[in-house]
Amino acid sequence: SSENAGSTAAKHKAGIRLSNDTLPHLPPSVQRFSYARNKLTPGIVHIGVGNFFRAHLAMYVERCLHLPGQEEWGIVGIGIRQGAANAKKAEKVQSQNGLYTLTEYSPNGSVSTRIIGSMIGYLHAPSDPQAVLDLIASPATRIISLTITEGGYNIDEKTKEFILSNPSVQEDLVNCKTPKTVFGFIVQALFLRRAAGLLGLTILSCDNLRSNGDVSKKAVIGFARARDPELATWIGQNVSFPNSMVDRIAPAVGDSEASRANSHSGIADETPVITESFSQWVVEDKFIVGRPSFDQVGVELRADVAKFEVIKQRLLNGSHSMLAYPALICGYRMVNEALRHKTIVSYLTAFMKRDVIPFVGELCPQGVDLDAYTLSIIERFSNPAIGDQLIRIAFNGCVKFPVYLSNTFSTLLRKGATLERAALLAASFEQYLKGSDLKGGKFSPDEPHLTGEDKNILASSEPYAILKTSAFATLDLAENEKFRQKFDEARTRMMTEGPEAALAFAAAA
Ligand code: CS2
Repeated sequence: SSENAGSTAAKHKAGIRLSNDTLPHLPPSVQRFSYARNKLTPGIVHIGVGNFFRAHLAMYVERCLHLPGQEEWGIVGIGIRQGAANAKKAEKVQSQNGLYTLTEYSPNGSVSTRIIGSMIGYLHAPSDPQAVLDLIASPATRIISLTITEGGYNIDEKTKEFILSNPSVQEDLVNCKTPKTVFGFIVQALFLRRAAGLLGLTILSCDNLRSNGDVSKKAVIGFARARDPELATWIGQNVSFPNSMVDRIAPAVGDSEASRANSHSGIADETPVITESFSQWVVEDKFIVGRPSFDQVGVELRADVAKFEVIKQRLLNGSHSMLAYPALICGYRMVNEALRHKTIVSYLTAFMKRDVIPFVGELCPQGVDLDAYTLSIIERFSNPAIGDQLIRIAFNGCVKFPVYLSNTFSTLLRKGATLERAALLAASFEQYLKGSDLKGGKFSPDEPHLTGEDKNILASSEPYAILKTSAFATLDLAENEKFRQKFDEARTRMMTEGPEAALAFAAAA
C-alpha cells in the first residue's frame, strides 16, 4: 500500500494521451467502461491515492458502477501530503480527468488493460484544505476510505492508543479549521456534519493492519475526544468502521514499469497502475449509511474478517517480509527473480508450514485450505510478469514487522519452536539497514518510522542493537538468550558462508 502513484517520468509518450476527450479513440484492445461517467456524483472520499487503492477499491467501485442505480458512488481522491512532488501528482491526475489504466498480469502470462473511471475528482489537500472539508461535510459523502499505510494511523504499538503527543496532531488540535493530518481533516469534517445536522458516514480502512476498522476508530475517536468529548460521542454513534482484509499485489511504478504497461496498452498514461490478476477483499457489512453493491462484484461481505486478516497478514505479508531482506542481501532486486531459486522457495514454504500454520489453529477461517493458500502465495510471488520489487516490500519494515511477524515470532518463542528463520530475518534486516548487499550491490533502505531512539541504539556499539529497535518492540528479543544465540549463528553464517548458505540452513531447520 504505497503512496507513489505517479512517479513516472513521461519518457514513454508513444501512444494516445488519456483524458475524457480521447476516450472514444483509445485502442480497441483496451477495456473501457460503459456507464455514463458524467452522471456520477461523489459518494466516496478516498484519502491516500496510491497504486494499491487504484488497483483495488477503485477497481471494485468501477465494477459496481456498471450496475444499475450506482451513480452516486463516484470517488473523489484526496492527496494529503505536502510538497512539490505531490502537487505535481495532483496535476497529472487532473490532466487525465482522473482516468488511468489498470494493467493486470496473470501468472500464465496473459495481460489485460482496462480504463478505470471511478475516480471522478482529485483534490490536493495542502493546496485547498477548505475544498476537502466541504466535500467530506457534504450530504452526498457517505464513505471515507483510507489507504494511508500501516504507519499512518499514529497508534502506539505498546499501549494501542492514538499518540496525542505527536506534534502534528497537537498542531491540528489547535488549528482545527485548517488541518494538515488525516485525522485532523476527518474530525473537523465530522464536526461540520454534526453542526449541519447531517448523518454520519462510514470510515473504511483498506490498510494492512490488524482490525483496521477498530484501529481507525481508535484514531478518529482518540483525536475527537481530545478536541471535544461530545463530538467523540456523536462519532461513536453515527460513524461505522468496518474491518476489512485487502489483498492485491501492486508494485511500484517507475519508468520501466510504466513504459511496459503503456507499450502494452498503446496509451501514454502518465499514471498507469500495474497489478496481478488475483484480488481479494473481505469486509464487514457495517456501512451505516449505505454502500455500493459490493456483494455483486466479488467482494466477500462477512462477519469473520478477523480470521481472513490473520491468515493473509501472517502468511502473505509475513512471507513477503521474510523474503525481502535475505533476498536483497543475496543481490536480488525482484520478487520473482528470487523465487526462481529452490532454496528460497523452500525457505518460504518452511516459514509458512512450520512457523505459521501449526499455530494458527482456530484462527483459520472455515473452508480455507491452508496448503492451497501457501501454494498460491508461492505462485503469486513467482509471477514473472508483474515484476514486484523487493525494495518496495522492504520499505518500512519497522512498522510492518509488528503487524506481519510479531505474532508469529512471539508464538515461536513461547512454544520453544524453531527460531532459525526468525533469526535470519533479524540478521538480514540489520544488514539491509546498511544499504548494501553481500555481493557489492547498493540500495537505499527507507525506514521513515525508525525513532530517534532507534537511531541512537543503532549508532551505538551496543550488542544486539537491532533487536532493541522498535521494529521488534514487544518481543524482547535481546533479552532472550536462545534467540540471541540463533541470531549470532545466522549472522555469522550469512557473513562467512554467504546469504544463500544462511537461507539453506534456515530452510532446513
Ligand atoms: C506487501 C504488501 O508492502 C508489503 O509489505 O506485503 O504491499 C502486499 O503486496 C499486499 O498486502 C498484497 O495484498
